Amino acid sequence: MRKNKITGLLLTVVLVAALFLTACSSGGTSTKTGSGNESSGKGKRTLRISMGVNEESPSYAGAVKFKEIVESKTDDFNIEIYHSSQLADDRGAIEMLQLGTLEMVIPSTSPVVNFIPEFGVFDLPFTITNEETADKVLDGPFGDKMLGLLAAQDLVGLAWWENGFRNLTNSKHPVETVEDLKGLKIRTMENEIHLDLWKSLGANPTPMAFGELFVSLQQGVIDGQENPYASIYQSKFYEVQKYVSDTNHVYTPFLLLLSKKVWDELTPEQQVILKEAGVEAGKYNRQVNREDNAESLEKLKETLTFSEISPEELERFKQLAQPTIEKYKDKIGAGIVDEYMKEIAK
Ligand code: TK8
Repeated sequence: MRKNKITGLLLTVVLVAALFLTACSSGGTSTKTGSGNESSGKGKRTLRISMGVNEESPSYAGAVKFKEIVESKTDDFNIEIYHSSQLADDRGAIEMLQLGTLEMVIPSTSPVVNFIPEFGVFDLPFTITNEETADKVLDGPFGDKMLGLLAAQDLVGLAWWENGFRNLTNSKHPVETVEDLKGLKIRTMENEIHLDLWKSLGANPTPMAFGELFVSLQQGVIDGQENPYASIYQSKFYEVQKYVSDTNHVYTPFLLLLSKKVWDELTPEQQVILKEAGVEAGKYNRQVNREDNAESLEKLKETLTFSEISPEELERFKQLAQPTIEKYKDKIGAGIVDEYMKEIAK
């Protein structure tokens, strides 16, 4: 009788201990810095990376690189990559990061403006016009300052990656002049600066998450969209579009974001590993993106009619876009807009 009781008690203790250990490993709150237990995966924290673009994208290639770098330096993380908005679209994913229900996302800066108005600098049309300027602005003190603003929204900006220079496609007719845009139903990102830009150019813009874009183009709900060539090609928009124009109206950075809730639970060593890997993978991402963009334009020309916007016509685009810049200066913050413009002019 007594012996049975003791055995029972012992069993309970063992069970509770086992449950406790299981909870520790699946809860992923361990601060272990790498030795032991790796093979069984115990104590590893899973970092899921969400992205809207697909496996063909430079973002996916960058995320694979990030995973490789991190996993070569520590056994503390298990990195999982989710493409094609499988987990969420940019905006929804950002909200999940704030809540701590998702660890990482690679969003365009444009939806971030809904959380931090200052990020609108990057949506000001015709400001960053070449890759050298993009690198200069993002990799210098201005870029660091912008990353610093994310903490107030429970986000940690690990690094700048690249979406790129956006160009217009549509299914109706070649777009070579401002007049060609009249009434064209164009999907924009969920960003009011973009909406206003296309309105001021005479188009009929409508905001939509990237994940809904292909079907909307296919069904003719909208006539056109704008994205970098690599993204247009890799997302197979050429199957549902007929014309492409080199509008190059704006440069969109991608951000590598981490939930601040997660970040705050990491050791300083782990934080350094993630930060450095993010920056390193970002360099790779930009390189792949630039190669893909050049190649993608050539491939797009095989199925789409390509139109160049003449320098004179581009001036008209810019003039019509100017009021949008003026309009948003105060909303974004006049100080930060000036800083951004100065950085570009340097
Ligand atoms: C991907 C988006 C996308 C962006 C857009 O999640 O929405 O058009 O250019 O690539 O960030």
